[in-house]
Parts: sequence; structure tokens; C-alpha cells
Amino acid sequence: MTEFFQDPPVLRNQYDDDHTLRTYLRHALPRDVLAEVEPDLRRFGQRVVGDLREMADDCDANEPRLVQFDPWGRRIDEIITARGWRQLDAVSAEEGLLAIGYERKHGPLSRVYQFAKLYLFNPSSGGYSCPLAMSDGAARLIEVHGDEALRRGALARLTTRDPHKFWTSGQWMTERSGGSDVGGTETVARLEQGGYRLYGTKWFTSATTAQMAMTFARIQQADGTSVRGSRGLSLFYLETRDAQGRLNHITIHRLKDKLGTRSLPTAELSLEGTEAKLVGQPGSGVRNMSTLFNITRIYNAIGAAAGMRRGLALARDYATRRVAFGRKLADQPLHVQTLADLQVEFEAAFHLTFHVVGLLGKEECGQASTDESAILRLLTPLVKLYTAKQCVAAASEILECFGGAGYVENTGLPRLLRDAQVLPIWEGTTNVLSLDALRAIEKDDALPPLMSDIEERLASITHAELDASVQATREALRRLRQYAAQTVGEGPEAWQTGARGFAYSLARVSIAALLLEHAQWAAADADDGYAVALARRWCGRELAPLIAVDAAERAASRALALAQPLSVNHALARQAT
Ligand code: MFK
Repeated sequence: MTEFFQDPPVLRNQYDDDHTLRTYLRHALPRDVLAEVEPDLRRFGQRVVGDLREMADDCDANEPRLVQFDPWGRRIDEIITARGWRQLDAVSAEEGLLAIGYERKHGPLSRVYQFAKLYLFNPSSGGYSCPLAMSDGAARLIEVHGDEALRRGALARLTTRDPHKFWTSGQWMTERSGGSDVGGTETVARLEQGGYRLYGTKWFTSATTAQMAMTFARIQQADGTSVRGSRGLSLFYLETRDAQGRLNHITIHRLKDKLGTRSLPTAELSLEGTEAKLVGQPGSGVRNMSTLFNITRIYNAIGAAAGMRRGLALARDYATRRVAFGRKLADQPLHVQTLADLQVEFEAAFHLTFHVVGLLGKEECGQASTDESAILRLLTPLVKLYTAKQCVAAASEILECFGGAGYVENTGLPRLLRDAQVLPIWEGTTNVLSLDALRAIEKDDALPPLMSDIEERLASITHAELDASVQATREALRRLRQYAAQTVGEGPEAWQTGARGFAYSLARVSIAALLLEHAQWAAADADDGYAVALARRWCGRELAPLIAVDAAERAASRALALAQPLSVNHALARQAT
């Protein structure tokens, strides 16, 4: 009897192995910039499958735990993290994972370089991408809304390359009263002895080991009253410990027992007179915090694209090893088709995400036009919501590529799915972000610039092989326009009912234009048929999955959603129309 053991998948240098990233950077960066950053990306691409992966594995093997009391009974509320977690903290500073974006050595393109590095880092970060995301958002928030003291203090710490000075930040937005609807926030800020002190409970605080946090509170007047709703929320900066290392009047109740991101400490805590500093104007908390969460939402998209890419790298390698029914998986037509479909989804997520990163860089360097700023505002919720959903679906399919091994914990594969599942939830759910896209359209009039931008990109495509795809995208754009005009007229209930389909459609059409533009460039530059095939595949799919949202359809949806009776006349009337 022969003993058979399946070879596990092997990861190579994640920069060299990534055709998508390398081709994109060749397109997006001038030669001199690419020549400067590429050696660092290549070195880092090796590191993420070497010592960083070991650190991440250590984080997974040693989940954080909360020690509430010292041996003598004193309350300490210490979160013990893995050695790997602390090493990744130092690595983040030394590698400049935040610093690159704020040193701005390459102007707006610094963000592209930084996010390329974060994309390589993400799947080997053991969850450390989460504190980095919030810290980057906090850094930008302080840069835009903070005073000189905060810029010299916290901002310098968040963006340093010195691991001894480096700080990370939390983003404490969620209370028991609601995660999506922050208007229910109950934490109050009282002016005591010349400074603000916060009192309240925070229900989800990610990366609670951070040295600082940005949070909401309702300023209480001397008579005990405060303004209700989200317009009464102000933004506060706090440091979690004092100079002696004691918690800043914070009690940590417990760590959350989560489906995924288990190496990341997420706590419930109380603020019991926590010293804090007001940032920006009272009552403008949500608007100011949006500077932060619009950045974490882009990190989310990077996490989604990177997660898909890591899963595919593993599945592709495995396909060259695993033999079934007499052939390697890589030679089985249906398996090849499955991998190809996954690659198209990943490429789509990648291109939309890096397009948004490029716009972010321009905006931060004061080089974005008014239209580009509006497009960034609209594409940010779209890229977050769309790529998160893609990542969950892809992760599930990728596990299936490994058969039973994909369902066994110590292969490390199930973590791809568990960690993906948080992406559509934190930083705004799919529905909340679909409504945020409507907010951007209504308040910032962001739809006409996005549509014009897409049209301009389509007009630049001259490659004959792309003609049919350009036509399909134009047709989808026409349907989107028609839908928007018609649905707005039907009122807010209709507009909101169709928001998810509309958001998906905007994302898919935007991706189509980007992939076509990339294909046009690639075909001219390098006779690259891959990019042409990719764009054609994408544009051959349904680009505008819009739904009917008139009053009768909404009534039918209500009956279906709540499993309630619906009159036959009603249902038949719908079928007849
Ligand atoms: C690897 C990836 C790592 C990612 C790390 C994740 C760490 C996890 C941490 C968390 O999950 S923290 C919790 C995240 N929670 C959310 O993201 C909340 C989701 N809910 C929303 O986004 C709601 O839409 C929102 C809380 C903003 C609704 O609040 P309001 O106050 O009811 O909305 P309103 O009144 O429309 O907006 C208030 C102001 O903010 C308005 O400006 P004005 O005062 O000038 O009128 C809005 O225009 C503005 N605003 C809201 N969203 C905005 C925005 N401005 C710009 N961009 C936005 N996205």
C-alpha cells in the first residue's frame, strides 16, 4: 500500500507573484517613482511570506486575553497580546506603513505606494491592519481638524518610523444603542476643572491596546441637558493611559468572542471620567469623524482585495499540486474556469480600490479637482461595500478549491472566510453604505461628475477588440441614468429600496470603465491580451443589476420580507405589467 500525503500550497514572493499589482504600478507610476519604490515592494513581498507571516501565525495561535486583576486583587484591566502582535507593531513603524502616506515624498502617488505596501501586508498582518486603518484615519482627522498641539503630539506619533515613539489609535464609535445609527450615543462630556471628562459605555472598541482613541460624546451643559440626536455629538481625542501607564479612568469589561479577526482585541469598556480633548466644533462630531471613517473604508477595500489575492495565490499553487481523476486541478477545465472567474472578481476589486487610493492621494495633496473630490466622496462607500461582498463570496469559493482541507482549521484556510465576513459589517454595513452613496449623490451632487468621468474613459478606448465591451458599458450607464431620474421622482422610499442595486451598478460600471482603460493601455504598451480578456469578461457580465422599486413592488417586497399574505390580485397585477 502506498502512503499518500497531499502537498500544502506554497506562497512565493507576493510582489513578484502578483501580475495585477506589478502591471497596475507600471501604469500608475512614472518610471522614476516605480524605480524608487519597487525594490522596497519586492523586499517586502518576500518578508510577508517570511518573518511577518510567522508573527501573524503567532497572533492567531495566541489570541488576546483580558487580565482584570493583579495577583493581589487590584483592578488592572490589562489586555495581553501575542509576541507576534507586538512585533508587528514595531514592524509597522519601521516599514513606514503609515509614515509613507504622510511624508508625501512622491506627492499624491505616496498613497499608491503606501497602499501597495499595505495590500501586501494585510493578509500577513494577523489583524494588525485594523489598528493601522484607524490610526491612518485618526492621523488624517488630526491633520484636517486638529490643533497645533495635536499635530505636534499625536499626529507625529502616529506617523513616525520610530517604533519606540509609534502610537496607534482606536475609533470608538459604537455603543449599545446602535452601531450604524450613532445618533443614539449616550456618552456625555462634562466640563470639570477646566477640561472635558467623558462618562459612558463603548460596546465595540477595536484594537483596545491603542495608546489613543477618537470617540463621540454629547457635551452636557451645567444644567445637565444636552442636544439629542447625531447633531448633538462632538468629537473627542483621548489617551488611554497616563504617564505612569495607568488607564485613563477606563474600565474594560470583557473582550468580544468574535467569528473572525480573533487575534485582534475588541473590547467593551466604560469611560468613567476619562480626560479628553474636544476636536473641532461642538456638534460637528459625525461630520469630522467622517474624515477618519472614509479612510478606514478604503483600508477595508484594500483588505478585501488583498484577502482575495492571498486566497487565489494559495488556490492557484494548490491547483498545480493536487491531482484528482488522473489530472492536476490546473488541467481540469471546470476548475480552471472557477479560478478564472475568481481572478476576474479579484482584478475588479483591485482596480476600483487603487483608483480610489489614487483619488485620495490627489485630494490630500490639494491636487484633486472639484469633480474628483465629489467622485472620491461617492466611490468611497461604493468601493467599501462592493469589494467586501466580493471578498466573502470569493473566500467561500476559495475554501471549496481545497475540498475538505479548506474546512480544517489548522490548514489556516478557514480563517480566510472568517476574517472576510467582518468586511461587510464593520465600518458601515452594505445597506448603510448604499444609503451613504445616496447621501453623497444628494448632498454633494456626486453623480454627474462620476458619470462624466466614466464617459470620458469610455471615449478614450479605441482598441477594436474592446468595442462590444464599451457598448455594453454605455448601455449600462444609460440604464443607470434613466433609473436615477425616474426613481428620484418616485420619492425617498423608492430611492432607498433600490439603493443597494444602484450602488452595485455604479460600482460595476465604474470598474468596467477602469478595466477597459487599463486594457487599452496594456494592449498598446505591452501587447497584453490578458488585460483585454479581463475587461471583456467583466463587461460581459450584468453591469447594472437594478431592481424595480415602484409602490406595487415595494408592497410585494414587504409581504415577502415579513412572510405576510399578499392578495392574488396584487401579485397577478404585477405579473401583467
Ligand atoms: C482592514 C480594514 C480595517 C478596518 C478597521 C475597522 C475597525 C473597526 C472599527 C469600527 O467598525 S467603528 C464603527 C464603524 N461605524 C460606522 O462606520 C458607522 C456607520 N454608520 C454611518 O456611516 C451612518 O451613515 C452615520 C453614522 C454617518 C449616520 O450619522 P447621521 O449623523 O445620522 O448622518 P447625517 O446627519 O446624514 O450626517 C451628519 C453629517 O456627517 C452630515 O454633514 P453636515 O453636518 O454638513 O450636514 C453628513 O453629510 C456628514 N457625513 C456623514 N457620512 C459622511 C459624511 N461626510 C462625508 N463622508 C461621509 N461618509
